[in-house]
Amino acid sequence: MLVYINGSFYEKEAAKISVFDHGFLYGDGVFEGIRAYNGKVFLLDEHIDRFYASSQVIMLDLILTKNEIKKAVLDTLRKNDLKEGYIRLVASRGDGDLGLDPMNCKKATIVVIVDKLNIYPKDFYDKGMSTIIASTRKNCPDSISPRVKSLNYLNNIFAKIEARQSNVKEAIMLNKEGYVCECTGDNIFIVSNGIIKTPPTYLGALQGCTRDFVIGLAKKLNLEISETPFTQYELYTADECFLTGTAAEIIPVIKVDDRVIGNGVPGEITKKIIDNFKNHIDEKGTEI
Ligand code: PXG
Repeated sequence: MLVYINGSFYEKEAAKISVFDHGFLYGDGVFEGIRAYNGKVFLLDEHIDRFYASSQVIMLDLILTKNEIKKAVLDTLRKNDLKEGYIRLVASRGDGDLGLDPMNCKKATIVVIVDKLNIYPKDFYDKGMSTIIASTRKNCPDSISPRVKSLNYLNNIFAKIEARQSNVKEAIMLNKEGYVCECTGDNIFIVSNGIIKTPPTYLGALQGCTRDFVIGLAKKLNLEISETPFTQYELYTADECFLTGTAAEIIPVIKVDDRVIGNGVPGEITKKIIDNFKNHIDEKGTEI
């Protein structure tokens, strides 16, 4: 496996960055998780746009243009002869001294790793999965906005630990005011009285590429969908619930905190979206 670091390729064992990199010292950096299907990278422009937006917010100069980053991603897939899989694009502040000041870091470190995908068990897709609401709340958007896909994932990692402690794979997170935001690595949707709802990103959720794709897909299918705040109560009493993410795609949720959602099986609208998702992936693919 070859890893891209700042324009060169290294074998996995030799792919190393400095301990003085502020990505390591402070979690100072941003990343993207992207996916390739059947020789095409899904939603590549959308991921690169978000990568740039995250960098803009943390004032990280990526040095490379969007097209150059795109080429780095595609070149890494080509070098590894991969037609399917997961792509991790990372930019950190780069080497500096032990102080916090990012201005002492001369140049960003850009890394592209490609690998096989780590997905949920197939049973979850067929029968639905159980989740919990974590007690860890989302970061406050006016400190670090959860819209920034930063290398600081401790907030989500705490919630992931809670999920593991409850023997489930994913946890739902609320913001400080108690509104449902998203999960540790997936966005959330509910269906109530035939209307699909997902939280607006300003509440404290990543603007997921899969989320936006699903919103577009629902509109194409003439389903009613809106970005609307909702609470734990509306989640517990929803008719259907599903999660979206690059790795997960679309996964039905049938239980939250031991409350059965709807009929306890993947809902009709959820199934309609899942059935149509695969058919539309190819339209948003960039040839490797
Ligand atoms: N919310 C958060 C907090 C995420 O990290 C998503 C939603 C879904 O967004 P996309 O663009 O993928 O539809 C993510 C992204 C993992 C893993 O190993 C998952 C993500 C990121 C990093 C690791 O499960 N999901």
